[in-house]
Amino acid sequence: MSTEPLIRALLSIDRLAAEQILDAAVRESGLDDVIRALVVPALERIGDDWVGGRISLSDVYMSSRICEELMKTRIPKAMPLRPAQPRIAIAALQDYHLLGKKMVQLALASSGYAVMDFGQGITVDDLVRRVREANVEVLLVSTLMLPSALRVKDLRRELDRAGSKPKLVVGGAPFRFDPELWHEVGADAMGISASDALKILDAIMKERARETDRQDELHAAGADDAQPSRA
Ligand code: B12
Repeated sequence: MSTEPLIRALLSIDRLAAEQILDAAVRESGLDDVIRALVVPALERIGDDWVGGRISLSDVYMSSRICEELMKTRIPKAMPLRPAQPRIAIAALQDYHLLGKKMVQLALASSGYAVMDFGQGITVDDLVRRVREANVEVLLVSTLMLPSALRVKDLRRELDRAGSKPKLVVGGAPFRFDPELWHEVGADAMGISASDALKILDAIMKERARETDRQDELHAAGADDAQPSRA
């Protein structure tokens, strides 16, 4: 997928052209591929242009706003909630980049997951407090800046210290660029895209179901053992 036409449309704040390009791409390749192979790389190139001094931060901002609005209305609306799901929360840790987090939220809602939103720019201490208060079992963390990604290590340490053991799933640019980083900061899993978040949660749901079955079997075996012997 060529990113050039979309980049041109975004930088000229031509919302209509951007809409036409995105819709044509979605018809051809589906929404997941368009986010992964068109929207994310186009915004990355725009970020690089800003670093290179070729465009201003307000160009970056407007581009992401247009993408956000267009993508939001194209992701299917929330589905009926899945039964027996873990308590899930999402936050952008010490980071105000919102688009990735929103994409993940929308993808999960459209697949029947209920996700508590702990917001953006949240500090490690506040996040640990909220995780404990809400008894979160799966914590999704989005970070776009390297210093924020490195704070996940502090987050894991403080969660451990507080005796809180949610599954910690991370995502965002620093984790895409360094495939070992999630491991180094003590996360349990990392997702490249919003659809990865779905796959990871589906895997967690399967693991939970297996664990419940195992507990039931153990319980049944225990009950059998408790029967008086006929011998
Ligand atoms: C748009 C943008 C902005 C916008 C943000 C608007 C908003 N409300 O979100 C504005 C203009 C405000 C902004 C500000 C800044 N930005 Co900025 N920004 C970007 C840019 C160009 C695009 C980010 C984006 O929206 N991508 C599109 C989304 C959809 O992609 P995504 O977030 O990666 O998410 C996808 C996946 O990663 C994944 N995912 C994301 N989160 C999660 C979580 C989980 C659990 C899972 C499974 C998956 C997952 O799924 C998503 C969909 O597929 C990036 C460039 C880049 N390379 O990413 C720079 C970039 C992130 N920004 C950068 C910087 C430096 C800044 C500023 C500090 C600039 C300044 N001097 O003020 C500020 C800081 C703001 C802050 N305190 O947080 C740097 C960070 C450098 C670094 N290594 O730390 C970048 C990389 C630019 C660059 N090339 O240097 N920025």
